[in-house]
Amino acid sequence: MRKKYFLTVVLAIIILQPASYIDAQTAESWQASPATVEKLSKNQPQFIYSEEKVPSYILPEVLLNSSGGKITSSKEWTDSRRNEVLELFRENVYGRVPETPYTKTFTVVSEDNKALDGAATLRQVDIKINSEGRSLVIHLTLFLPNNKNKPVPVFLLIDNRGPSNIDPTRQVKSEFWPVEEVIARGYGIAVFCNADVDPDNYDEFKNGIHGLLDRGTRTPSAWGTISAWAWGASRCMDYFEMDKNIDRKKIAVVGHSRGGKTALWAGAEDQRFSLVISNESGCGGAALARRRFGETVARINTSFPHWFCSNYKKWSDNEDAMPVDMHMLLALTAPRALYVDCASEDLWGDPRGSYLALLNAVPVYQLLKTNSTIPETMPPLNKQVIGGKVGFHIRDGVHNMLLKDWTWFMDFADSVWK
Ligand code: GTR
Repeated sequence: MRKKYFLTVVLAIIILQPASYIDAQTAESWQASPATVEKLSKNQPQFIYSEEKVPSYILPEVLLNSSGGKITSSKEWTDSRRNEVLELFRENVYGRVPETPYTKTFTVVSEDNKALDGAATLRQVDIKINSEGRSLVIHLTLFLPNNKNKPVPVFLLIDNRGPSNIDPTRQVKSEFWPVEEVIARGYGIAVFCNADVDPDNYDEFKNGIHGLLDRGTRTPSAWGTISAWAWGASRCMDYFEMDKNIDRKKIAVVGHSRGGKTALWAGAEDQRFSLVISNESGCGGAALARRRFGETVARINTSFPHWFCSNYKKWSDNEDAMPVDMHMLLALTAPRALYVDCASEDLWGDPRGSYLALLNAVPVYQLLKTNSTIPETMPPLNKQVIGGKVGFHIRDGVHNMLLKDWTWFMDFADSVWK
């Protein structure tokens, strides 16, 4: 009897030891590698790459309304404060969509129910937008898993990299849009090219959907290109709502970098998206602007003058005066699911500032009784955090969207959609 007890204890020690060792290793919160910080600071001394250089700042209160009153109930958030915050982002950051009337048609231009060796159905849909005799087409490509006897959830990627990464024939495969793996997990996956909606260059808003729907002189809060792309994601959502094979209550909008900024804004403007995924969206996306870490408002306004509304230029080198910061953008997704991720070497996109924005959006999730919470400190590298309706990871490596990231997105979707 005593011998058996002794053996059990010894066995328990052997089993427990490696586990606690692993815990001690992984418990370390992520820190930027000093070598990366040094290299980037040397290459671009005009930008902030180390925590010591981050200025002190005060974030605007997401749960105080414009007259200074505290928001204490989910009703007050949903009925008034949410709209105030949304309007602040329209007016100061992304711009407003014009009310110009238009019509739209959906045409299934091809269908292959034996795609991926029979594992999926490939459907290609032209979404045609018409206004006053002129038109524009958004080409939507959609794969749905076969052998499902009920409508399936879908991940919609806002593609900002062009056709080479999103080949519908699957001759060329890319981790950026991992169709085979998403289908294997039982989800649908769709994509449209942002350039179909609005080409990614500054031409004073003559081309793309701006050229089609803008009337008269543009105002300082007229929609920029990110807002146009987000609008395009909503037109894909319009199609999903009509496709009987799709579960319209479970649509995720996903984007990388400029596409990640767009995904966040699409989720803010269109509450039909039940999951919003921002991959390394950085400045003008998930990263807190007031930290001025890596890419700044001034820099993004110079390099990409067409992305935001022209009022956004007021906040170049003037972040503290901006009536919002990006935790408020993230809060606009609440109570729906929100996932933010970063890459360890992508300091230009400020991983810590993105985590802090998420952390500061959590009070809204809590007010809305979603039982969501995340730790105050960042998780270790390559370790996913899921706290109810919010999730986060920081992956090792450079600015990109990889299968590793998608695997965590799907794990999060499994958790929030089950
Ligand atoms: C970077 C830019 C970022 C980001 C990215 C991308 O150069 O500074 O804001 O959007 O490009 O879209 O790849």
